[in-house]
Amino acid sequence: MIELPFFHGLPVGVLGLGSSGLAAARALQASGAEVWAWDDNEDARAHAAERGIPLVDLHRCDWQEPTSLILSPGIPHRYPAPHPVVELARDAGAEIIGDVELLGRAQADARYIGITGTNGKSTTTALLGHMLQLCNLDAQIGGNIGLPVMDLAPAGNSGTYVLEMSSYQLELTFCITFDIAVLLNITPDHLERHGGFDGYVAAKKEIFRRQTSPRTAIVGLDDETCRALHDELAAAGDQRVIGISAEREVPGGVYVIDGVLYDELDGRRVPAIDLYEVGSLPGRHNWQNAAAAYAAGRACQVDGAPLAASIRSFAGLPHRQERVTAIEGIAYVNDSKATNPEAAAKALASYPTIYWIAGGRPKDGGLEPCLPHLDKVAEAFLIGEASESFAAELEGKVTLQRCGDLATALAAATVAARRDGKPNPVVLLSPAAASFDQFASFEQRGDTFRRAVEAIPGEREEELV
Ligand code: UMA
Repeated sequence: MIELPFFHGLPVGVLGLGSSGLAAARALQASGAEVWAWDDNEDARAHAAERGIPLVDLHRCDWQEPTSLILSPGIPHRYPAPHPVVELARDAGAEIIGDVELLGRAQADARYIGITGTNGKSTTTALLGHMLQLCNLDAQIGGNIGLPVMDLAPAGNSGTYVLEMSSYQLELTFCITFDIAVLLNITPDHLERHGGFDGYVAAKKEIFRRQTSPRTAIVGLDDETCRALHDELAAAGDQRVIGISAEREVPGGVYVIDGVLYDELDGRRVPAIDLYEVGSLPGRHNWQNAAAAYAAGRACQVDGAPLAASIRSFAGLPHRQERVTAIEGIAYVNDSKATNPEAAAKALASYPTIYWIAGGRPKDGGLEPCLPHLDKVAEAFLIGEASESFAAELEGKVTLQRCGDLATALAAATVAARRDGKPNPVVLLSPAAASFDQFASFEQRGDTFRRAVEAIPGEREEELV
């Protein structure tokens, strides 16, 4: 837990008692602050009260007293409209900050690596944390990846925080100048919270705020918006700027061509690792994540060889193209986190022969992004509320079965893959839909898939080693 001595004896508002707000309230309380915690949801309040967090209705309190409001990232403070408590606090002159700002103030001497982007930031954060730890650096990961930063350990002046930063968190963080700032990619997302695309890009750009050399900006070059930002930073010349790509050569940068990661940071092109040999990082989008993590590791002054070696043992993140096992030569991949067709399309692009389990509660817009990859789908197995709408889009394009639930779909996909005997078959759960029709969360859906795979009889890859 992080100590916050500068709030000792002072009243501090905490709005939102989800994972990050609860951790902030606990850290403030342990540091002797007078915590005024609130959540608009009654169950969240009850949950906090059971853990001894003092509740104060922040809609009705005297805002002349607290000087700070610690706001959970999911609560709007600007767009589409500021939360009423934010308006009260702001009108009374209180600062509105997030938990990462608290970390920055409490651990001012640590090294900070920030990772943002629309997609891939959790994988890049986890991968980089893993690489630095294996290379004997004192590194901790946290932030949007699901580990509230107030629960991290103090880093002092010898430790490194590798933080996944959402656009929401960047807008509530002011004191940190990232030693290494990574921007992977930008496509439209969360636009209602940022007043449109320009606001979203502006929030992401905050990751480079105040950076001067030798601080480093690492920028993905595979989308137009990030390419323009890269050129803008390079032209301004304030910090060191490293371009990364999974599509093209980048003079002086880090890039992946046909799966091989090249390091050109010292001016000559050095092949570092063949990512086809890393089962936990399939697909071009993961090549970009690997290039970013490798470049950040090099910016920490670690040599290329140990960094490359550490990539090999990365296990991947649960529910994101997570390879569960292979049975009788058929790989089983849990991509339950793919709750929309854009995410499922990335998984479909990653394997040659796919027995695709899809469905759940559909989102607006249909399966459009998945359609260009259907040539890789040997057969589709549809589940949940999306079965009919997905069937209507897929019929005539791929062979499909309506299976109802996940267990039936998994059994049918296994039978089909064994029957066909095609090379390198993958049974892929990548639903392209939310889980809530049949499960409490995407995590529960993925855990159910994993357990069901574990029960399939047959010779497993671990038995073959
Ligand atoms: N709440 C109110 N009033 C409101 C709205 C919400 O009181 O008007 C309360 C809710 O009842 C709830 C709490 O605020 O109890 C939720 O706060 P939160 O949404 O900020 O959630 P946390 O549990 O604190 O999780 C946050 C991040 N959530 C968001 O940014 C939405 C988590 O990222 C992050 O892992 C966690 O902090 C730890 O740092 C999740 C996320 O969805 C994964 N992020 C978005 C994304 O990746 O796209 C940005």
